[in-house]
Amino acid sequence: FQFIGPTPESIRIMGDKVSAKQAMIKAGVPCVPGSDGELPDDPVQIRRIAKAVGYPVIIKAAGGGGGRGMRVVHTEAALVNAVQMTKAEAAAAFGNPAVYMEKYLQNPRHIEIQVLADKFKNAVYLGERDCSMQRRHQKVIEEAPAPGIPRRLIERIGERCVAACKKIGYRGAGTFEFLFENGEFYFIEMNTRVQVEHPVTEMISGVDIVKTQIMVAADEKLPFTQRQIELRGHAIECRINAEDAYKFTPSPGRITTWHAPGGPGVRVDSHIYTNYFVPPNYDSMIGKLIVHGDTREQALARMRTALLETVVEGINTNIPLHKDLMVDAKFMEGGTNIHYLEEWLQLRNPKR
Ligand code: MV4
Repeated sequence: FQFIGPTPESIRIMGDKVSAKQAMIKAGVPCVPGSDGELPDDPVQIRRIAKAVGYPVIIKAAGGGGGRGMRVVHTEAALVNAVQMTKAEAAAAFGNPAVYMEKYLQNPRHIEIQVLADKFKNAVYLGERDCSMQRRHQKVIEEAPAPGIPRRLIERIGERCVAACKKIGYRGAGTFEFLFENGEFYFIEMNTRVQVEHPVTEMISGVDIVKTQIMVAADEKLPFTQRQIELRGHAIECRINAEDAYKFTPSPGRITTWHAPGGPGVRVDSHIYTNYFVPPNYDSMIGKLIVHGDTREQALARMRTALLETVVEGINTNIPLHKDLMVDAKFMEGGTNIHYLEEWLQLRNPKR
């Protein structure tokens, strides 16, 4: 069995958020200001570091990720207890009590850079994705490019990511996750895998990310250089989940009708079919609807039509939520932050 993915060494470095961050600082990738590595146990030193960083701060588990093992701290009075609690939880959940501290960014966007690298130290970036539309650390909509971010900023950060790949000897597909606030990128973590949202990058770049990952894992050379990468148009992905659109309760069961949308610029990634049974004990995602257009407006229009064409009967899905978001004025404007969806849901239904 040939493992298709990054080297075990890359996975190990990036799996620990403290060592990932230190590797990125060394490679010249901008990071959120914070503790220099793991936090010490001494309360006096913890308070000194927080004072230097400035409140609010966030305490994060080195072994965490995806929103687990984090605590925001607004005052010195709450600090030391919060660090101790996060350490205890981290030890129990990840088998590693190490935590670190960062300045807490209050209203960032979640922007990530897709990279591909081979074992000959060739690496390219395929632009960015905006994954800010999320609820409880589950992404709901992703798009590329990120609305409103100047290309020169993307090129600058993309080149830093490529340099970092070369520096650490990274091989495979990878994603550098950033928070973006007030025109600045801050690295938070790296994903050493092909992600759910990779199709939006495939649609604007024409690159088959899965195929290329397999090629580089088989010791082949990357089949293109950075200069050959051209990004064109705009792509949007809606994750289709088997759940109530507004209550988010899972909706397993038999799909009695499935009709997929089609037409120019429409891609459906799914394993479902009429009479497919959505099992109750797994992730609720049953498919992804991805559209491409020359402009973001055309992509939005194609997504609206594709959502109207889609038929799923027998279970509930979040398609009604997507239909509402595709005509939401702020989403249509572009550039909403990581809190937008939860605030929007709160406004629609203040009781929950
Ligand atoms: C942060 C942050 C604000 N400031 N770090 C959440 C998951 C993990 N990958 C990192 N996360 C965050 N780190 C600092 N210094 C806010 C979050 C965050 C978040 C990040 C990306 C996407 C959704 C999020 C939802 C809540 C909090």
